[in-house]
Amino acid sequence: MCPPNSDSCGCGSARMPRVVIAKVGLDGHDRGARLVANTLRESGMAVVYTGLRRTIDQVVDAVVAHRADYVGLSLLAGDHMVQVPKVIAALRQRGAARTRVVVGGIIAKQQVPELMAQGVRQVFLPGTPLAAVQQFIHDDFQRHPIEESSP
Ligand code: B12
Repeated sequence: MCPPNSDSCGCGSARMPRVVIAKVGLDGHDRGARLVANTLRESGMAVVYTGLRRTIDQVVDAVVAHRADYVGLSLLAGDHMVQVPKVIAALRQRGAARTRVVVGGIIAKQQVPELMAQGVRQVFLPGTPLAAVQQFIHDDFQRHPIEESSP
């Protein structure tokens, strides 16, 4: 586990991941997104939270501006099978395919394989301990680092 506020935690990663946590569409549930954002920030990651009701373009703008390694989508309105592929396509279109997509919220277990097949790195269902989210991103970034020069 990384100590808070370190550029590198000494676990082998060259740097800490940069993360955008985003809410797209009309979904007004923001507790999970805020908790995840705070947890990742407290672990030392550089985290931007977009706020509620963002368009996909606004989310991708934040990803590009922040040079995010991960974008975390919080989806509790039942529109995840529509929004997630649109975000992935928009990232590719804007040259941000390096950014890994993780998703959390009210998602049926049966839909997880389809989301993963579309390119989602991990799906987190309700009840996931916040520490498990932090651990996943930390471990994934350590095992598969993203070079600063990647497109
Ligand atoms: C609190 C709540 C509300 C609050 C929201 C307050 C707020 N500011 O967030 C209020 C009262 C406003 C509300 C309103 C509505 N709600 Co509501 N709400 C809930 C409730 C009870 C809890 C959600 C919550 O906060 N959970 C706590 C957080 C911490 O958990 P979480 O968000 O799931 O996050 C965890 C994981 O999912 C994951 N995660 C989530 N996001 C992310 C993001 C990333 C990047 C990662 C890695 C992980 C991750 O990690 C978190 C930690 O485990 C749920 C029922 C439920 N049991 O989930 C219904 C629920 C989400 N609501 C529902 C509905 C229908 C509504 C309304 C449409 C009701 C209405 N007719 O008005 C409105 C819609 C409002 C809107 N504009 O969107 C439905 C959604 C159904 C669906 N998607 O199919 C639910 C599931 C209730 C139900 N069983 O029907 N709601």
